[in-house]
Amino acid sequence: MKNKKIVAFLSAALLVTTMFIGCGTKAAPTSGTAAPAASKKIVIGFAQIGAESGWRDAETNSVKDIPIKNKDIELKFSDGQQKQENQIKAIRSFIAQKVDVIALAPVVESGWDTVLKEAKDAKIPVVLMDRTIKVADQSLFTTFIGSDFPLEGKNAAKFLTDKYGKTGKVNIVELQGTVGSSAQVDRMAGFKEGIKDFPGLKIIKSQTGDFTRAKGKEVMEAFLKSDGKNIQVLYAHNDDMAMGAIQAIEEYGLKPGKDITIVSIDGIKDAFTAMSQGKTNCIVECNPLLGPQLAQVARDLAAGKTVDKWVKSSEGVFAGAAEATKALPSRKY
Ligand code: GYE
Repeated sequence: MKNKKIVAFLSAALLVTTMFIGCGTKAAPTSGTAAPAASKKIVIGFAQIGAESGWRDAETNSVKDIPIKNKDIELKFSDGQQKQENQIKAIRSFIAQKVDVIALAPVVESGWDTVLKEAKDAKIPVVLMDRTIKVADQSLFTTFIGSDFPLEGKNAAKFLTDKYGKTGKVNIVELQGTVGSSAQVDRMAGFKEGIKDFPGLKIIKSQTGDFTRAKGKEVMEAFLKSDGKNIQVLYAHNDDMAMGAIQAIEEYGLKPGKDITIVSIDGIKDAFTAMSQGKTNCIVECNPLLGPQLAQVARDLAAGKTVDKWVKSSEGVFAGAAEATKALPSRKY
């Protein structure tokens, strides 16, 4: 009886042990066939200024195209609505989200040191889009992708000095871009420099139109009210303000492009259409289609390559109805 009990106990123990061994064998992984980790996308956070002009919309679309055309890149987009504080908030949120690259189109030149130092401390490279900044430490940004604003101003002036020469007596009104933006500061300075040896060319009024059509129209109305028929030239820091001004000039009863010569910067389709109709005279191109360059820079940075401090756009100058008509079909923005 006692022996029977011992045998039964040993059999049960053996069975349990076997079960455990069996279970253990089944549960253990037999080979290393885990799926490979999905390759990580490069994440760009873009702090855009807003939507003040046709140029800006074209740039936004070009950047939003990046993740559609480049499957290895993801984009986080923020619209700053013209406010630096919104852009600073966006940058801080991109830092918190640990993006790989921060792209910033800075609404104004100054006031970026603190937040860009935070990005630097987080080891996130900052790429400036289309406008430059003033910082004491140039290492706070990695590169600037955009145009040569002083040159654009000079090219606008050159069109006028070629047209009027040294003997002409010409009153110029100027519509400035957003005050404190590098586009405004440098287009103003480049233009001044370009006309300085032509004493007949005088800027009689200069005011901001905030880079918008509505404000360009409003300010041009005020210029016409005070100086009316004494204005020979309008220099606008962007096409949208020139488009608004054209309306103001027509409503005032003058012919834009004839009674008042107009030169502006950007190269949006509307400006080419107006020039093909003789309503404006010269367009200095500024390229907003910066998405492909940003994608390339982001990829280079992710690969540990060094990038140029300035990725320059190449741009032209267009003058007259015939050139506008010829260029119109191929304009992309
Ligand atoms: O010329 C203007 C826009 O920063 C280059 O900003 C850009 C300027 C552009 O709103 O139309």
